[in-house]
Amino acid sequence: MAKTILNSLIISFLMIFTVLNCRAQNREINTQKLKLWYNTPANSAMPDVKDVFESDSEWLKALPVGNAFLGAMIYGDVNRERIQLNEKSLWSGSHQDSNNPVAAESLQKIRELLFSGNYKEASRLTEQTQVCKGPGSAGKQYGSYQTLGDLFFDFQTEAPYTDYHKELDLNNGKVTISYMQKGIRFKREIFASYPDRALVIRFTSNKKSAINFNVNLTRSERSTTKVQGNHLLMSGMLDDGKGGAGMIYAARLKAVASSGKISLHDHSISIRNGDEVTLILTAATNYVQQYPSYKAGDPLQSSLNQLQKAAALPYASLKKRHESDYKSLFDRVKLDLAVKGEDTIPTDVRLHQQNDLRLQQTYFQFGRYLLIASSRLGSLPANLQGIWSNKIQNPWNCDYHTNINLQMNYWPADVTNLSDCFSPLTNLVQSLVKPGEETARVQYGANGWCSQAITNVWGFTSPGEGTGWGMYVAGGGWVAQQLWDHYTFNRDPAYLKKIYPTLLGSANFYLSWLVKDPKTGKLVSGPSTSPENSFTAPDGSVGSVTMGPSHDQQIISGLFSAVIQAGEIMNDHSAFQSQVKEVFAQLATPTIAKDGRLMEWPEDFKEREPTHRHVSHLFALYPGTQINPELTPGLALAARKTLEERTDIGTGWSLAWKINFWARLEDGNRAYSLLQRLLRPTTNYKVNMSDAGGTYANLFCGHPPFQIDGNFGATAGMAEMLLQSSNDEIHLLPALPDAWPVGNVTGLKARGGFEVGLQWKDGQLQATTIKSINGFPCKVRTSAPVYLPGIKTIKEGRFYLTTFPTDKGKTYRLISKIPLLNK
Ligand code: FUC
Repeated sequence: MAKTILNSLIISFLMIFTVLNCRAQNREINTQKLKLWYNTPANSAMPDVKDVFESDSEWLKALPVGNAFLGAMIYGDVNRERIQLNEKSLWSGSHQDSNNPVAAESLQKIRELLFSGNYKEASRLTEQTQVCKGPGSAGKQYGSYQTLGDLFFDFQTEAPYTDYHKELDLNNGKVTISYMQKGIRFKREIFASYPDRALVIRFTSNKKSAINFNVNLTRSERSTTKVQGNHLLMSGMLDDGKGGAGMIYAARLKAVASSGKISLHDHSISIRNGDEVTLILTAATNYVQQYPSYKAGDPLQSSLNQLQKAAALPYASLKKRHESDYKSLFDRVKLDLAVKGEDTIPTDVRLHQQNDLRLQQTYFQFGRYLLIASSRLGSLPANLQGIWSNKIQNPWNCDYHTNINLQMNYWPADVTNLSDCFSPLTNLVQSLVKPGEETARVQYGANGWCSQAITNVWGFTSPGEGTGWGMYVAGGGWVAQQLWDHYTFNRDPAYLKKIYPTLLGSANFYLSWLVKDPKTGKLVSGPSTSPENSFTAPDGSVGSVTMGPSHDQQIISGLFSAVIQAGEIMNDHSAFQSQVKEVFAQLATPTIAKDGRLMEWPEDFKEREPTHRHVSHLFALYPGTQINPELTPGLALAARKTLEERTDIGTGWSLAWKINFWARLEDGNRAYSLLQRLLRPTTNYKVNMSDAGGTYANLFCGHPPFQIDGNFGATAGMAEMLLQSSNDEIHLLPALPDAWPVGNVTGLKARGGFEVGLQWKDGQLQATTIKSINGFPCKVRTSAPVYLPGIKTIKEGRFYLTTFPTDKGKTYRLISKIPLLNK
C-alpha cells in the first residue's frame, strides 16, 4: 500500500516535471533560427556554355524561393544579380497518341514464352511490340519542363563590397542579401507569395536615394519583351512538338519606388536614385490539367490581374500575407537535435563537416520548405526538380517519373505535417485516369486505367520507348495507393469518397492484367520489369522482362489491400469488392532466395548490376507495410540481407530510400550513416547513374544531376527514424541513432489521425504528447514502458504496447516510467 502511494507520488512528480521540462524545451525550439547562409555570392555571369551542365556550378549555389506556381533561384551577386525564373506549368510538347495497338495481340505469346523459360525470344518480342507508339519521351511532343527566363540586374557600379551575407530564412520563407558598398548598407529581400501569386523583390539601403539598377526580363528563346503601360511584359509560344501552336505564356514585371526615377525601356526597367524599391513579377500559361486539350484561359489576362492585385498592396502587407501563409504550414513541426548557440559557420562550409547536427536539422526543415515552395493547392505537383529548372531541355525532361521519384517527393507530406501540400499529387493521379483508360484498352485490351514509368503534364500513360525501364504497369497501382495512404493519415471521409473510384479503376486494370502461373497456380503480373534492373536468364540471354516480378506483386497486393479497407469504410459490398478479395488471396507473394535475400524476380536470377540503385523489391518494407520486423521477421531479415548486398552506395534518391529502409528495420545507426552519405558535398553536375549521390552548396540533392526526390526522401527518412506508423500502431523512436542522444520533436503526424511530440535523453524516450485529431483509439509501441493514468502497458517481445481510447481534439501526455517503478 505504502509502496503504491509512493509510486503514485513519484509518478505525479515525474509527470509535472516532464511537462514543465517539455514546455521549457518547446519554448527554446520555437525561437531557433533556421537558415541556409553564405558569405560569398554565386557568380551570376551568363555562362557561354557548350555543355549545359557547366552553368549548374553557379546555379546550385543560388537559393530557391517558390509559391508552387512561381519559382526563382537567387544568385545573390552584388554588382550583377541574376534571378532565374520558373512557372510551374511551362512545358513544351502536347498530348500525344502513343498507345501501341500491336501490343495486345502479342501479350499471350510473350507470357507463354516467359512461362516456358524462353527469355531470349520473349525479350525480343516484348521490345518489338510492348513499347509505346512513336518516340515517347525522346520525342519533341513529349516535351520538357522549361525555364521561364531570367531577371538580369546591373547595379551600375564596379565598386568593391564588404560584409556580404546571403541567407535563406526558413522561418519566414524568404531570401535576404546584404552588403556594404561605398559606406552604404544595401539589402535585398525576396519571397514568392502564395496568397498573392507573385514574386516580390525588395531593395533598400541605409542612405537615401542610393539605389540604382537596370533589370532585364529575358528568355533564351521563343520570347519577346516589351513595355506595356507601367510594366514589362514578356510573352511567347512554346513548341507543341508537332508543328502546331504550343503553350502560351506571359510574365510581367513592375517596379514600385517610394522616390527616385523609374523608367521603362524595350526589355528593361531602370531605377535611378531610388529608395525602397519593390519589383513584382507575375506569370501564367494557358495550361489546364484536362485531357485531351490541356488548354484553357488567357495567360495575358491572368498575369495582368495578378500583377494589378499584388501591386495595389503596400510591401508591408505583401510580406505579412506571405509570412502568415508560409508560417501556418512551416511552424507545425519543430525538430531540435540539442544544437546549442548561434550558427556561425556558413552552410557551404558546414557541408564539409562530419556529423553536423545543425546541418541535419536544417536539412530536414529545408525539405519541408521545398515542399511548401513547390506544391500547393491548385498547383501542379513537384516535378523531378520541384519547380526549379534552368534549362530549355532538362534532364529526363524534368517530368514525373513514377517508378520511385514522384512518389518520393510526397513521402514527407503527411508525416511532417504538410498534408495540405499533397493535393497536387491527388489531382495529377486523377487526371491520368482518362488517358490511362485509353492505354489499358488500346495497349492491353484491359479494363480500368493504368500508367507506367513516366508521365508529363500532357497525360502520357503509355509505356516508355524502351522496355527495360519503360514497361512498368505497376506505376498506376503505386500512385493510386499513395492516395489511400494520404487518407490514412487524415481520415477525411470526403477525400476517401473522391479517391475511391480512382482506386477501383486501378484495381480493375490489374484484375484484367493478372494471369495464372501454370507452375504455381498463383496470379502474377507480366510481362513486366523490376525497375530498371536486368538479369542473366537461364537461357543465357540478358533481359529485364519476367512474369511476376516481386515489385509488381507487392504493389498489386498493397493496392488490393487498400481497396478492400476502403470498401469496408465505404460500406461497399459489391461483386467487384468480392472479386478483389478473391484475387488478392491468390497473388504470388515475396519469396526468399537460397542466399537469404528477398527475390527480385520469380526465379533466383543473377542480377547484372548487384548494387543497382533501385531496390524495388523492398517496396513492401517502405513505403509499403507488408514486411515488418515484428509481423514478418523472416522477410525483414531477407530485406536486411538484400540491402547488405546492394551496399550503401547510390544516387541521391537511392540513398534517401535506404534511409527509410533501415529506419523500418529499426537500425538507426545504419539509417544515420546513409544520411551522412547523402550529405556529402558534391560538385558533380552530370548524370551519374551509380554511386555519386550527394548534396550541393545550396543543399539541393545531387542524383547527380540535381534531383529533388533525394531531399524529400531524406526528410521523410529522418521523420521515419523518430516515428513510424503502420498496421494500426505508432512506433515511438523506432530507429534513434547514437548520434542523436538528446532531442525533441513536435508536430509529426501518424497514420490514424494523430499529432505526436517526442522528447528524449540519453537515447531514451522521456515524454510523448499525442493529439488525437479524429478520436480513434491509439496504440503505441515503445522500447520502455510508458505511463498514462488508468492505462496498462503490455510487454510483447522487446517492446511495450500501450493502447488507449481517445477523444477528438484531446492531447494525451505519456511519460516514460523509470525501470524501478515498473517492478
Ligand atoms: C529513374 C531513375 C533514374 C533517374 C530518373 C529520373 O528512372 O532510375 O536514376 O532518377 O528516374
